[in-house]
Amino acid sequence: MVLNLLNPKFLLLSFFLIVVFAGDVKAQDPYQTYRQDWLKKAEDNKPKLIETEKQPIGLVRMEKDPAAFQGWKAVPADSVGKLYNTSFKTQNGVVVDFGEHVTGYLTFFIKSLKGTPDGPVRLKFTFGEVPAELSVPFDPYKGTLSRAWLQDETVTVTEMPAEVTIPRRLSGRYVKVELLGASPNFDFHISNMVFKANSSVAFKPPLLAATTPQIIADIDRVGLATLKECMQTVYEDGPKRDRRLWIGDLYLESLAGQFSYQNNQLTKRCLYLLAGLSAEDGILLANVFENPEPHAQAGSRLLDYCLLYNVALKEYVTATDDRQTGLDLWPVAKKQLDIIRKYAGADGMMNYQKAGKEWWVFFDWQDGLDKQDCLQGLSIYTLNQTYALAKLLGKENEVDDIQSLAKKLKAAAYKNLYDPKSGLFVSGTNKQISYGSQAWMILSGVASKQEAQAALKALTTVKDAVHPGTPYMFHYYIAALIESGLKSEAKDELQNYWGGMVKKGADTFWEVYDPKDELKSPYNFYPVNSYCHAWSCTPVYFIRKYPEIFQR
Ligand code: RAM
Repeated sequence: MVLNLLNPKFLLLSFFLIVVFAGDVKAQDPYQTYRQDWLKKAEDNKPKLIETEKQPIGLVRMEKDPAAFQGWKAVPADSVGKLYNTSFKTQNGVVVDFGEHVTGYLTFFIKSLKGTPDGPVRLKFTFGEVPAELSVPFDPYKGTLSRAWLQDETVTVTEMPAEVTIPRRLSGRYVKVELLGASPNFDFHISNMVFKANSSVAFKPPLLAATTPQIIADIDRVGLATLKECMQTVYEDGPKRDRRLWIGDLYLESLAGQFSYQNNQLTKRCLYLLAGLSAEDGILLANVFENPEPHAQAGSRLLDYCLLYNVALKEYVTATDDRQTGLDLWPVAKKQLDIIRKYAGADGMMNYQKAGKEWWVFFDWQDGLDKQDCLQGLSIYTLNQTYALAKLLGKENEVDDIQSLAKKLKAAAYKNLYDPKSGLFVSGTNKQISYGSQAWMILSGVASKQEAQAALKALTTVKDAVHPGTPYMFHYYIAALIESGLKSEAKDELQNYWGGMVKKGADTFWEVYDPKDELKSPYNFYPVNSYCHAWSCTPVYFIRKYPEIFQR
């Protein structure tokens, strides 16, 4: 049979199919009618950046020292006046120290000292959060993230005198300036370096109790600096890198913020932004950018972060009583539960292998971490937290299956993952013992208080236990210690881990910190790690939420 494409019956059928199909595609977006409103609310709650001018405090010299963090330390070398008042040709490679971590724009002044400028001057500025960034060669670059994250900028000045502002927003404490090219016929100097530093923090957090041990006060100070630097017009994960909003970072930043800068409005903005930019199947995307237009990183599907969104929303509604936001975003929280439903087996065990194939299941950057327990625990935790959110919003009837699902997952976890002999939770086919597993089994309530205490105490004696690779995972470990009532252990561990960074000279806390491997990098090149990283600021939350543990 020859199909007559112009046959009116055929045309009508095609038209009908197109309408139905198009309608169907649109109907797949469950938030179609809300997205614009969510994005508008995100925009309405965008904070204004506050600009502060920072001047350098001196010049330093980077010295090799095997005892220093990553083998490099900054040694005071001279006053800034030395740079400002002498020929730059004699200062090649000078390092300027701003005395603290700053995020913003660098301006300097350049002027002839002798002779007529008869050709351009080319300078290279390298910014560093830690001394090694200014000392280790970047090339040939072996990292797995863009080489361009590294903050070396070339500036060519064609006329002088001139005031020059480097257009890229930069982040760090130290600035190295090198001379790449100049005419032999004139001399010049650089002066008036100013960093226009930005943050959206406007609030001075309350002082800690006078009884607070010095090391805890120092940890709090560095944690506050970390959070302040990451609080731009969203909660950035790191102002040097990745400079964007990630759900997991947002969750921890919002907790720390609640107890310090009281920045609930920024939390609100971020929650709306993530909702407005979620995928068309209603599932959240793990990270979003603000510019040039708000957009998500396409395809960034990170399972644990979708679930943590619900927890962050519940925490926000609890802290603020802002039920309206809770109700607006409730459909998003409800939708994320489908992820758990999809992987929960009839036996109550999450199919972590299948989930791992279909998603980025993260939890930590530690190599070799088996994520079965973490996923099982976070799923239970999320179900319970989402139910608590439903209760706050009067929506329990919309999720009436989740309490029993949580119970089922919990019972199965206890049956399959708890080893009564050792008193520890084991994960995966190799029965791995890790900090992450114990933490999530405890936070989810799978372990009783007694079992939790025993597991956490036994854990420190297990030789090959998988340790946290980042302050992010360490957060959940501290939370588990507190949850199980091991208060002095929580204090000791926080003091040792974050205090370790303070003792190694941290101005802000690092994205990755393994006390036994300072060069650890998930990106195959440690200078590209972020050394002011949002998820590391949470001692601020612990110290201020539990003064009875940490402030005495
Ligand atoms: C890295 C960043 C970010 C984190 C993700 C999972 O790219 O460190 O903070 O949330 O990983």
